[in-house]
Amino acid sequence: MSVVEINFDGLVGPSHNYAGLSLGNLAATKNAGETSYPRAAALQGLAKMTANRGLGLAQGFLLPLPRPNNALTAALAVDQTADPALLRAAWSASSMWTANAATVSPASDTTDGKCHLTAANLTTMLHRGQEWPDTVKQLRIAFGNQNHFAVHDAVPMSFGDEGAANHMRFCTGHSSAGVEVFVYGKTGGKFPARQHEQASRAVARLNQLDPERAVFIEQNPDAIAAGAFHNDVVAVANERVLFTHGQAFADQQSAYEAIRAKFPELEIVEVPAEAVSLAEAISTYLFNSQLVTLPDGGMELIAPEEAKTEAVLRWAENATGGNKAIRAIRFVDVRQSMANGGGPACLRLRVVADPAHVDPRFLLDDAKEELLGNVISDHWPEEIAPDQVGDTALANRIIAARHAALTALGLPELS
Ligand code: SUG
Repeated sequence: MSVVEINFDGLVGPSHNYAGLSLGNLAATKNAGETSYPRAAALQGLAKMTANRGLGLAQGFLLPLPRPNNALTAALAVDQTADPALLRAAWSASSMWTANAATVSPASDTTDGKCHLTAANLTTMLHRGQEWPDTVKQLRIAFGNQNHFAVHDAVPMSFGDEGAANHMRFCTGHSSAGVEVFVYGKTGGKFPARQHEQASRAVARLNQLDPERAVFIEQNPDAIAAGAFHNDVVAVANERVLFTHGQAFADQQSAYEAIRAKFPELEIVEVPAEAVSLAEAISTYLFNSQLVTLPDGGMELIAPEEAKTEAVLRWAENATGGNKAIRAIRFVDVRQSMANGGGPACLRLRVVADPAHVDPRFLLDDAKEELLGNVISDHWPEEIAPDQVGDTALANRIIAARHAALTALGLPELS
């Protein structure tokens, strides 16, 4: 048995567009109404997966959900008089950000020794709240081996849950028992707090975590107000390392103590506001990087190109290197996703498991890399201008593109 961390990236869907649907997500708001490039977006995402595979990391993927979602427009009786945002929601390709698909607790952390996945209800935003039933359907196929996985429906809509984006796991090695940290927000600020404490607590129970090995921490309300709509915009964990901005949590020192009390091996790499301001952390998405352990045991940061700023590079010069917790930073181009507020870490769901127990159709290999590249190049629309959302011919093209991918991968169950 070889239990490893597998990153399941969301394949960027053919309806990818900039609709400005996420209040509190500054990049998405700023780019509302821009022309999008779905083909380039999906190829950028695939190139990231390919590069990570090249580093020796296990790589999986999840397929785009069916769009446009005609059931949603019907349920809302969307017609010419309706707010255009409702139609745009039904066209959203937001399921690409699989860090919001579910919260995952590996087998070594759970009472029944199975890897548990609880789908996120994403209820705060209409375009995201429509995702979870189709996400669950897909997770139940990819992780259908019930000897090893348990997939739960989302928690009731009263409590917003945004999945792994507000969840961090600490461990000495991926396959050993971990301490899981849930970060929630409190309502009442300038922007919505999308993760409710009661949702986090329910997910921890559903995932059968030992209460002694779960920690609940409040996100800094100032970070949410500054545009950190998910905790993974200001902090990321890997094994024993917490890479965080100095203003990520409501009470930074108490947060460190609470984690350390249950995970004494904790190593904190804090970027102070004096080195990189909260505003720059959010505009660069430095913390929305993938912090990964390479096969030789070294840890590296897969960061977005946008993080290559003077302040970040100055900080990195002293704080990263061969003898440091983070050995190096690699920059990747995921600009199309970034323009909607989704960095390298948003695009992936981490699952610690034996790849042999996962449905192989969701695992990337050379053949599927080529196949996906071809399907995207042949079928994904090159661009979508804002006034094309709602166009019948484009809708048909988007539906056909997704079907081409499902056919090529042999996944008729998702049709
Ligand atoms: O939920 N953007 C996504 C970005 C999700 C990022 N995920 C993590 N941080 N893990 C969101 O705000 C914008 C879509 C639009 O406006 O067209 C959007 O949904």
